[in-house]
Amino acid sequence: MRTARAIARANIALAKYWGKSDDATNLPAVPSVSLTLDPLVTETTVTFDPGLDADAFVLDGEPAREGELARVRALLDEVRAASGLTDHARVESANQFPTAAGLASSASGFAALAGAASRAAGLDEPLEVLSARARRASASAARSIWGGVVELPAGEPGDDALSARPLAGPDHWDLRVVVAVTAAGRKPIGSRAAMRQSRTGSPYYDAWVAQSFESARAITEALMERDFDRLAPLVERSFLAMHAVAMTNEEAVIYWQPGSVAALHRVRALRADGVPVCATMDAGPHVKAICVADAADHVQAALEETEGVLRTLVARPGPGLELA
Ligand code: 2P0
Repeated sequence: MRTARAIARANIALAKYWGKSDDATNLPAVPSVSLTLDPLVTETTVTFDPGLDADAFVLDGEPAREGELARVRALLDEVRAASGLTDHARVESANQFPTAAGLASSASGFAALAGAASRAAGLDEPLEVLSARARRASASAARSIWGGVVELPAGEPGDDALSARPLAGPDHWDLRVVVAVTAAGRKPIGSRAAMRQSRTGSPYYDAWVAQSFESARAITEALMERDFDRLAPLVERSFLAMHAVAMTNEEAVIYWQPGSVAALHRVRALRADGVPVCATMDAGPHVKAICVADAADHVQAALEETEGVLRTLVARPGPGLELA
């Protein structure tokens, strides 16, 4: 038996990924820029075992659903092809944060899986290779391979090796992300299906893609210069544009709940009062308020008392993939 363990963290995109240039190879149509977040950790152990007659995937102590297992199997198949190993594997993954926290566990999960599977198979692959493999499983996972500020460029069909790249370490800027949880339960539609509907159904999809390059460039520049006043409206515009294309496809994917809108207005009111804070949202109802560290207590208290906010948690920039 060959076994290895890896730890990876969730990330929050400031410049959003939404839409693919190729479904089969999971290539993003737009560049995205993220912060890798502590303490939102997933720990994954992979064991290649000649005694198994099929791959098995246990997530938080429960056998995973077939759709999740299929994505895990596809990644394991890549690792078997790269290593020459033919054994099936047992994958055990645990999120050390509530999956209902509003921060996708697929990014940390597939990043940790990419690391653990490679190491368990005896491969010694560079992080770029692990990032590209994580990206083929779930594009946002490519970014969780690195800590701090990370960019995943857009890809064109054929860019099979497209990977994310680190722009600055976790210590670059002492930011905080205050997550305002605004609804319980599963979201109505997953991001993969919703972004496909956006591409085929929203009249604004091409405009979204066209503006994304300048948006990601400006967000990167503001991050590198630690210029919060410049960053804040750019971050809000990126997620609002993403949600605009989601809302305007034929199915009208509306992730927002009353608490989301209340939290967004609260964040903007705080900023109008001089607090360095801005908001972003992913494919779900929760609002993530990004602020400088000094403002985190104030922002958290304000969101805690906002109607429709069920609870909050605070995250900070963290490191990338850790192999054990
Ligand atoms: C992001 N999201 O940049 C964006 C913002 C959701 C909203 O990346 O289809 O799970 O597996 O490549 O990575 C969520 O999409 O999608 C995501 P797939 P993924 O964080």
